[in-house]
Amino acid sequence: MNKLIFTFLISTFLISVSSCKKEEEQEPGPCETVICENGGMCDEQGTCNCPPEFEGTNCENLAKPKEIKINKVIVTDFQQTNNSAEEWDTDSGPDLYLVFSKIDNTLSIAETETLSNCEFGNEYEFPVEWTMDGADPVYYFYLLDDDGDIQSDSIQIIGNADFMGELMIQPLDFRENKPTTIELPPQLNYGFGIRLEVEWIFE
Ligand SMILES: [Ca+2]
Ligand SMILES: [Ca+2]
Repeated sequence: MNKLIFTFLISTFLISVSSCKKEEEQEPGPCETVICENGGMCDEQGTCNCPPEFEGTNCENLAKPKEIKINKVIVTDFQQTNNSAEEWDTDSGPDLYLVFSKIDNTLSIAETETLSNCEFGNEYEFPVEWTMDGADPVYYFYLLDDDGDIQSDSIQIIGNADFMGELMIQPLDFRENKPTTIELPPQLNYGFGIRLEVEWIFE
């Protein structure tokens, strides 16, 4: 009888020792060794949930925006004459409008209203509702002088308009700082400059 009790006590002791030992060896929490960068939060699976602007295992990479909305384009600079040193219009300033395009000038995706008889040296504002898709690497802007039905001056490239230059933008170049104003100076000798007012949309 005593032997039985003794065995019982011993095994109880061993069980409690082994369960105590088990407690000490318990795995650390799933987030103990996980570092989420850039404001990411570790969840109970040990996975980083990243803010929409970041991606990657530890939120270490910049994410592509869903889209970049352009609300306004300001023409900050344009050429006074064409490459042959001729005025855009013979008797008045150029009648400016912008074309916004995803690929080369074969596809126009949007254009602005025309501002008549613009003066060299001034800035001109065009309110727009244009969107650049975060998945598309390149967009183009073209500046034109609307000649209506008049086809007497300069080179006619798009309809009845003088082609005043082009600008390219790679929107993802700006994704680190996500500026709400993007300045694009003239990229060619024969070109124009613009300032964009934009919104970055991530979700
Ligand atoms: Ca003209
Ligand atoms: Ca004019």
